[in-house]
Amino acid sequence: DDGYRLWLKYDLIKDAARRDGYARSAQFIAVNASSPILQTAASELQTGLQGLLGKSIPVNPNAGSRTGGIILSVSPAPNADVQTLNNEGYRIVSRQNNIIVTGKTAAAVLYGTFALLRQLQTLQPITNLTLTSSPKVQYRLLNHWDNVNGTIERGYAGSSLWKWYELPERLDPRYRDYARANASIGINGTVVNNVNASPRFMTGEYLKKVAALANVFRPYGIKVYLSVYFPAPRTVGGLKTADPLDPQVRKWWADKVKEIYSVIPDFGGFLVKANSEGEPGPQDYGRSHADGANMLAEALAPYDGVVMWRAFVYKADPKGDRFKAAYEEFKPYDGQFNKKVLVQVKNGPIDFQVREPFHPMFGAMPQTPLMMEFQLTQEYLGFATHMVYEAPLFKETLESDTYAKGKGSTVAKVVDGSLHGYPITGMAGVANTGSDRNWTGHTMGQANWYAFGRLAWDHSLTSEAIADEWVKMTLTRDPQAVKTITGLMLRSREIYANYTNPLGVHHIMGYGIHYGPEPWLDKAPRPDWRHTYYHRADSVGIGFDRTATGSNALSLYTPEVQKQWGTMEACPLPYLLWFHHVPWTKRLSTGRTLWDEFTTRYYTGADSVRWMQQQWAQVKPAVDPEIFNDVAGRLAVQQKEAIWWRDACVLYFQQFARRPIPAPFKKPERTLEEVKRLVDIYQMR
Ligand code: BDP
Repeated sequence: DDGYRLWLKYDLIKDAARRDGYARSAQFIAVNASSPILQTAASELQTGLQGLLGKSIPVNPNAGSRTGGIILSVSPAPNADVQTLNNEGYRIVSRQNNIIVTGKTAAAVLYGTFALLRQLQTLQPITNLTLTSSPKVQYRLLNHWDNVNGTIERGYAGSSLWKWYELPERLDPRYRDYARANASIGINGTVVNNVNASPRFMTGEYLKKVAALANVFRPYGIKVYLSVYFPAPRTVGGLKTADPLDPQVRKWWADKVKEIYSVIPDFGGFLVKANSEGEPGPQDYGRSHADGANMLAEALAPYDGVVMWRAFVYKADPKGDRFKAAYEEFKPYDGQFNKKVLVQVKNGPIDFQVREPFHPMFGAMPQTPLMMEFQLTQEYLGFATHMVYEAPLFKETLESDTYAKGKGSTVAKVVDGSLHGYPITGMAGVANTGSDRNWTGHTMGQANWYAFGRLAWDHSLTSEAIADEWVKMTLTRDPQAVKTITGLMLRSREIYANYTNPLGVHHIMGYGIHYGPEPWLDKAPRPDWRHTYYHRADSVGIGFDRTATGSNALSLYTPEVQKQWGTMEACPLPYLLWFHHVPWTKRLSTGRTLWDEFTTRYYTGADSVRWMQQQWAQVKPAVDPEIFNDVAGRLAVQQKEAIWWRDACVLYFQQFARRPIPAPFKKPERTLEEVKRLVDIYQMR
């Protein structure tokens, strides 16, 4: 098994009795396939049942008087089945000895169909069913940081899936498989190009290519979106300016949008990175983020599309704290964005670190729909080499309480719109897919794509339930092996945090490449690209004081949150060094001093990778050999690199702490200088 089929494997269910039981409820599929999306639902169901039950199930236009089958039907009229559902929500009910999959739209029925298949894939009953589910957010998108030349910014699974040079004439069959996988987890949109956008995507030639992809994705309920290069009116349009308030510029965008819709009638909209990390934007013309976003929103006004304007901005300010930058730039514009604009905010204030406190904008922008941006690709989480199951990270942010409207004002409620009554809602995941045969490089990375889709649909699902589903659908249905693998997945992110960034230390990874340790980095073009800026280690202690005695970034949060993180004593250990400069000698709640706790975590974290290897070894009989070996090989690399991280960090920070490695741990066998050289090798410096 090369992993290509992801969680849509549909291997024959081995237990014949169970198979027969399912087959009795799936003797036919009835569908009035009036729309391409319904046709997709029927054919996916047929394919799935063929594999799982080993039988070809006939598809008919209607059930007639037959029973014992599955009926896929759209019920646009208000009736008891669909009235509590939103447009994409589904209901699966057993009635008169048939299973009815219904919803208000064809897309809803498609999602219900995949949910029904999931029941079989995870060996759940399908008799006496009542399954009802509506997505909690509307725009559930992947963001591809894919470039025109086929490279992927921060991609670790090969090159881009999109073969621009072949499009629109040749359609790689993989485009359809991509759409199937996404539809099966409820993803309904994809931004196909990098946020550091090429202006080419605004040319007629490229729009035709994008339209060809949109045609493949459409029957799966997936819309295409584009990242925008803000000065396109100049570079592509030949205008003298890209000033968003210039009438000619506005007209250019209005015409461009019209052109886009003429080739992609269901185009989703724009994603914009502007005035961020060197990307141009409205501020180049003395205008604001709101001016820029609103101009694009107005161009989209006659159509369905939306603007997703990213809040990932931070200026080089030697005295400032990057933590506060986005909040300070965006908060004053709350209420000033056009109603078609969503502001897309990363989960934390810095940049997809192993652990971040939730972004202070969540809860602080009641009049601006904020959408979540998570990163699936493991830029700071060990690329496609280290096993890190990200659902616990996503959940940690979503379940954080902003206290914006008192206790229970979670980030999830901000994002799903229920807290502030946002009229539009969304969640984006920066994709971890690429041309590698198994899509994500590390087979276990597939679980992060899967978990993102499931959580964008329903953020109340637990990390454990999602892991359990994914393992059963992807790796094995052997109960003991499922337990072992999910246990391993659930601990993996904490283990990674321990041997790389324990206690809330952050941004100490290899410069540029963002791989491996480089806490000693003290030279970079900008102060906030230096790692000493973040960890601030000195002879007294380590950590970034973000309380009133320091940068006071903590003041951006509500008083309740400030209280929770505000003192060294109260602050939970995972966030400690995010907010405090803690003396090496400070005794923590664990009974150890900071230095001892910090080093203990590096050692136990690295040791835990051995435990991961042992756990994985146990599931060998239950997992396909190709997948087993692939994961085992990556775990071996991870084990070696966990020790690299450990040695680099304890030796480097020991220079400041001037304390011994606590017993029973042994001091590293190599010197700091030796470890430092490893980074250069990885970076090919
Ligand atoms: C950082 C990445 C960089 C991206 C940037 C972004 O290192 O490659 O362009 O985020 O989100 O994490 O725009």
